[in-house]
Amino acid sequence: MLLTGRLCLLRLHSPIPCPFLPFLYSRRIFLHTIPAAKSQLKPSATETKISQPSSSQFESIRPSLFVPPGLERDDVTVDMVLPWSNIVVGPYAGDAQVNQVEFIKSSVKMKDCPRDQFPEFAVIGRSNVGKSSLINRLVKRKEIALTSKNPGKTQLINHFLINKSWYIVDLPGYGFATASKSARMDWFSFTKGFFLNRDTLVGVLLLIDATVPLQKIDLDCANWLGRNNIGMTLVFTKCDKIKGGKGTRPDANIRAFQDLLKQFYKEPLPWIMTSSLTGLSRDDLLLHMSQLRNYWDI
Ligand SMILES: Nc1nc2c(ncn2[C@@H]2O[C@H](COP(=O)(O)OP(=O)(O)OP(=O)(O)O)[C@@H](O)[C@H]2O)c(=O)[nH]1
Ligand SMILES: [Mg+2]
Repeated sequence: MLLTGRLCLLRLHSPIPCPFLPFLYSRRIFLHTIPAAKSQLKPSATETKISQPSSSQFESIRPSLFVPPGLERDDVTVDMVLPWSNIVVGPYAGDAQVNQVEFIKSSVKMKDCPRDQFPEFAVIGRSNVGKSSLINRLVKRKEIALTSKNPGKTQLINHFLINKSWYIVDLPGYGFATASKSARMDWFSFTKGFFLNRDTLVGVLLLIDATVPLQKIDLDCANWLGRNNIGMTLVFTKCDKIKGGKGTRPDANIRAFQDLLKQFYKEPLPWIMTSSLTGLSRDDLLLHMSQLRNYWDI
């Protein structure tokens, strides 16, 4: 049963060309602008009203939405879409609270990882993208996962047990510029093994720094996961940072990434904008994870 659920879910992400309409960006990003750090981040009731698309506009958004299991795309209404994302909330969403978190262990190799069959989400991305910070924010603990300004802080596979029933896994970052070539190769051989053999993996949160221009290594990673039918959610980090004047803005980066990925996927990948500094999308990301987890658990 578990496996059937998982395979169906993963099939949603199979990499086949598809049309993609990024209209949702217009609604969520261009009308609201990227939020400033420590400001009120969720759109206010007035803003939501202003930005509510007309029914014809919503029809053009519809094809770019991530529709979870248990829902038909035609049945989605605008209020089912999570803010700052293309994610629709479906019937499997629920149980999104984090009541308890426990660091279980650090493992050097996959064979040392916990074997208790709880569903798990792997958090991956380039060094310094904010993986450990996001985990701390999700579980509302300041330093349960160790963070650092210097890339390469997380070196092991760290399992955090949530509510005694599912795991978040903090993995070492890739693309650490000053790491030796052999260390970088090791990262790939190690993680490939983890993703292909870990049968409790519900999905991957692929973190992408929204404040730096598109990185080939992130695209390569997304495509590798897609080719191997591993379900992923694109989590754009550091969306509190506005680069005024020159420099790349988060919205432009997110659009560029989506534009490139859309050629490879039959169905739109779920994406969400976050900030661990301000808590943007914390609850919504947990809700999304709950629907993936609950479906996997059928
Ligand atoms: N402004 C801002 N800074 C962030 C955010 N998330 C993380 N950072 C900062 O980015 C740096 C790296 O964060 P980490 O969470 O350690 O990154 P990581 O991906 O776990 O890094 P490695 O373990 O080295 O792979 C730290 O200085 C964080 O404070 C965010 O949402 N906004
Ligand atoms: Mg880390």
